[in-house]
Order: sequence, then C-alpha cells, then structure tokens
Amino acid sequence: MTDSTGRIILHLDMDSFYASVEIRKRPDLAGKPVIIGADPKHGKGRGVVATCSYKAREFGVRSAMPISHAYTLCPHAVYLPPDFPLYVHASADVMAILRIPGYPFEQVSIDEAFLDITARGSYPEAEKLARHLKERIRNELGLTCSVGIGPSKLVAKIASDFHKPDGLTVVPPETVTGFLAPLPVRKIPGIGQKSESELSGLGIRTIGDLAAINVQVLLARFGKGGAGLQELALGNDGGIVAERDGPRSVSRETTFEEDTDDPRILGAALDELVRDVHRTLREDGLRFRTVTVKVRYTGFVTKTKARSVSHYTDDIKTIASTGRSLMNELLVDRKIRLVGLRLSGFETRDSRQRTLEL
Ligand code: DCP
Ligand code: MG
Repeated sequence: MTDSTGRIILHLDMDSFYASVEIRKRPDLAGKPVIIGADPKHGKGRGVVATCSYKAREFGVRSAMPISHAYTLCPHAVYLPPDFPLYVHASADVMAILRIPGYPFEQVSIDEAFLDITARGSYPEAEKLARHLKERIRNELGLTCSVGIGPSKLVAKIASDFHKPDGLTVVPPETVTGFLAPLPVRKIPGIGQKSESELSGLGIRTIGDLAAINVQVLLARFGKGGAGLQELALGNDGGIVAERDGPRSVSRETTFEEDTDDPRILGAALDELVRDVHRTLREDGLRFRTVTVKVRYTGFVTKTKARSVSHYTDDIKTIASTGRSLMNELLVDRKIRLVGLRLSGFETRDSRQRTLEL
C-alpha cells in the first residue's frame, strides 16, 4: 500500500461550471435560475439537465434530472443548450492556473483537479495557497470554485464538496475522523445508491458508523472489499496524485424524441454515436481498448455493458461491431429512451512504452 503519511492534498472543483461560464458571457443572467441541458420544449422536452446555477438549485433542479421535470420545478428559468467548446476552453484556463511547477497535478474531469502540495510544509501554508488560487480564478477568469485540503485525495475531495459554492474547507490529519464521522456514507466517492442501501441494511448510515463497525461484519457482507470500505471511512485511499495521459474516456449519448424499439432507429442512432466518438478519438490521437454501451429504458431504468478488445485500436469498425453486439445484448422487451456510447481504457504513455519494449 502507498505510504500516505504526511501528505497534503488539495482538490478544486468549479462551481456550477457550465452555468457559470454561460453567466460570465451574459452578466444579465447573474443571480437568475439558469439551466444548461436539453431543450425543455415547454415541459415536453426529452433530454436531461447537464447542470444549473445555484439559484436554480433552490427550486430543486439538479444535474442528470429529466429536463421535463426541471421545467415543472422552474418553468421561468433561462434554458440554454450546452456549448462544449466554450467549456473546454474555460477548463483549460483553470487548469493552466493549477499547474504549478513542483506540485504533482491531476485533472480528474472538465472542472476538477488534485494537487499534491505536501511541499508547502504545513496546513496554514496550504490554506494560503488555496486562497491565492481561488483569487486568481476569480480575478483572472471571473469564476468561482470550491477547494478542499486534507491528508488524502479522498478527504480533499469530500472537503471541497463540503461548502459549495465558493468554499474552502481545510481538514488537517487530526481532524479527519471528526470531520468524516457525521457525513452520510454516500459522500464517499464510489458508494452509490446500491452500496448505500446494503450498508443501511447493516445499520450503517454515516461514515462514522462505517469506521466503527467490526470489520468482520463488512468482510462477511462484501468479501475482501469490506476491509477497503472501512479504510475509506477512515479517510485512507492510498491514491497518489499523478498526471493522467489525456482524457479517461470519450462518450456521447442521444435521447430519442419518442421512446423506441425500432431496430432501424436504434441502429442509426448508434452509428451516429460511433462516428462522433471516432472523430474525437482521431482528433485527440487516442487508441482505446474498452467499448461501453448504455441504454436507458422507458421509466428511466439504465443499464450498461462493456467489452474490451485484445489490442489498443482506433478502428471505427471495431467500435461499430462491438457497440452493435453490446446493444443487442441490452435489447429487452421494452422501449428505449436513450442510447450512449463510451470508449475508455486509452493507451497511456506507459503502455506505449511497454509496447515499444516488447
Ligand atoms: N455535468 C454533466 N452531467 C452531469 C454532471 C455534470 O453534463 N450529470 C457537467 C456539467 C457541470 C460539469 O460537468 O457543470 C461539472 O460537474 P460537477 O459535478 O462539478 O457540477 P457543477 O460544476 O455544475 O456544480 P457543482 O458546483 O456542484 O460542482
Ligand atoms: Mg463542479
């Protein structure tokens, strides 16, 4: 296991990222409910919410909610379609501020990154750096973010989410247990609805409950993974901050105007997604090994299936045939609302090196 003693990790996550970038472009929208996502079509729209401003969240609107539901909660909001190139550009500006020579850096998504700032020497010094970064992002980019600092990536990430928006939460090692204990287990990244309800069945609701339970109970319920779960509850994830070699996945999805089980419509939609992800793959010079297909059925139940091929490739025929066979496996006696396609398992600099050495 990685020795994580004495590390100081910073996690930064932009506030309502897509919405904030749109509001920066149109200051008249400041303070208003702004929802980025599919066209709501006066409540008949079919897609989902990508994100929304904090004002819109006061009405209960959330990421990934059907846009039609958002419309019933907040019909008077300003609805905007996503402008991905604009967000990618803004993201690059943020990451440029965060790449500081001497501090290991890891971007995890379009709007979040870790920095290993152990070299700052102390938590007060780490906090000063966090304030400085927040100020630069505000002054130079006109955007706000939330920052968490702690002795592991896990604690830093939970801390950045603790006071949003525009938050700064510092959790020195001696306060980790007390900080985590009252939080629901769901706050641990990777614990989803399913694990949450399984844990709840064991009487475990908070991270403190999970930390305190006899590990044998967890081992009996979850097998070997049980001990790992308890380590997470203690704030230990063993992960290091390391630059990633490009994106971790490329994905696209499409929501149908009407739920369908017509194989021609489904096939055509998949073909378009194949062309789309393949274009991005080529533009970014990536080669993948894993194809994942996601299908959302009428009623919002969502299933995914993934398959890895034996060699790294950027071949469109491989994407198409693997995608087709995965989709066929997902066809049941039920209409489909959405189809998604994701490529992942990209070749890294390391794996390329290994290939050359063979
Ligand atoms: N996003 C998306 N669909 C989702 C979740 C997120 O398209 N289901 C996009 C839009 C978000 C961006 O990714 O702006 C970053 O995701 P976050 O989870 O960090 O959400 P926000 O930055 O929007 O809000 P928060 O202030 O809660 O971080
Ligand atoms: Mg964010």
